[in-house]
Amino acid sequence: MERTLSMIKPDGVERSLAGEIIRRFESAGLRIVAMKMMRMTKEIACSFYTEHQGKPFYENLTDFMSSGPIVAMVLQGENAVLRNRALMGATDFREAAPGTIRHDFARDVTKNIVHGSDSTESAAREISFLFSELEIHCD
Ligand code: DAT
Ligand code: MG
Repeated sequence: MERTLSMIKPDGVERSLAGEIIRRFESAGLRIVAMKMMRMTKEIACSFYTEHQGKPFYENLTDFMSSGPIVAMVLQGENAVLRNRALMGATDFREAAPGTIRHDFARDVTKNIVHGSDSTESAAREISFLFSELEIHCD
């Protein structure tokens, strides 16, 4: 069964949207097989988003991601990567379809409420970056 990494970003936690976002995942049939609240250091955020190093938004993004606690989750289900991306909506909230998390809640391109892995390869890297095998609970 496919797995993907989801994070409720610091703005989502700060705005008390965790419950609503988790409800959407569960309602869509994505199972939570790991979950924890944590705060990334700047260094951890830079390493997590290393693919974006050098881009104009990298500093702002990694400052933001280390600015407060996040909720990290491993979601499991058929096509979990793509289904999570569909629930999230486009990176830019202005292009996100109505009913998606980013359309409904984001008001800023960087502070866009949620993260989701963009491929099964990214998912494998990101899950092992944030979780140990002992923290992942298979059905
Ligand atoms: P996604 O989070 O949809 O996978 P991404 O991997 O391209 O998007 O970028 C990571 C994050 O960086 C994204 O969630 C918000 C921020 N970001 C991306 N493009 C941006 C831009 N043009 N301006 C400001 N922030 C941006
Ligand atoms: Mg991405």
